[in-house]
Amino acid sequence: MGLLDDVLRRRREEERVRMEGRLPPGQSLTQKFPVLTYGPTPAYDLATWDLRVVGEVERPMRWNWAEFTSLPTAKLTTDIHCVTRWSMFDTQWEGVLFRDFVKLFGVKPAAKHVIAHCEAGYSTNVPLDVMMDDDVLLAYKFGGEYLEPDHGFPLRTLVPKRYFWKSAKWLRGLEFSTVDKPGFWEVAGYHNNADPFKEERTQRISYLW
Ligand SMILES: Nc1nc2c(c(=O)[nH]1)N[C@H]1C(S)=C(S)[C@@H](COP(=O)(O)O)O[C@H]1N2
Ligand SMILES: [Mo]
Repeated sequence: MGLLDDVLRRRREEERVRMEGRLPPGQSLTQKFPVLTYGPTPAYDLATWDLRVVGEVERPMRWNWAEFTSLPTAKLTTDIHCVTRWSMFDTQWEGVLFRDFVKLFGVKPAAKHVIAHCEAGYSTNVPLDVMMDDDVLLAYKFGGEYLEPDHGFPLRTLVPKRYFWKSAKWLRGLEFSTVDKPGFWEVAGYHNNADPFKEERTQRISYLW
């Protein structure tokens, strides 16, 4: 039969994976990949695109598109969790493994935070030790294809262990910092740490004063 059966089947499936510890509290499963962007999708031009690393690094560096896409890549399959309560399982990504990427320029010991800077002023902050996990990518392929523009082409970060707003689309710069710098949504009251399994969605903003 119809709709009700589907709804009940999905409920049971969600309950089963929640029991397995895979679906974080307050999340529902989605099959299709939603687009969540503040503002319009920025235009891109691969001829002028670059990625820069700045701050507490041994050698500040810059890559153009040809240089960046000639770096060795890794593929991984992971679950993602958006604070708007959808989770998607088994998403497939390809990109440069962050922990390998940093070897190209060297991170100074004083660096404790990584701030991703994007087209149009979006930013987000993640502790360096979280970025160094073996599941963090600078990703440009999804499901075997180049990212759709809406999903962050040319390049985005992928930080699966945090709510998905910490995975920065249209990445242009990575700042390594001794001090934390809350980003676009963090300043607006979203949780600085954003662990889906602890349901760290929002918090009182205390770092401003
Ligand atoms: N530059 C930029 N990155 C961003 C956003 C954004 O608005 N701008 N939205 C964030 C939010 S809130 C989410 S949930 C994910 C959504 O990624 P998707 O549109 O590929 O699903 O991107 C994150 N990265
Ligand atoms: Mo989001």
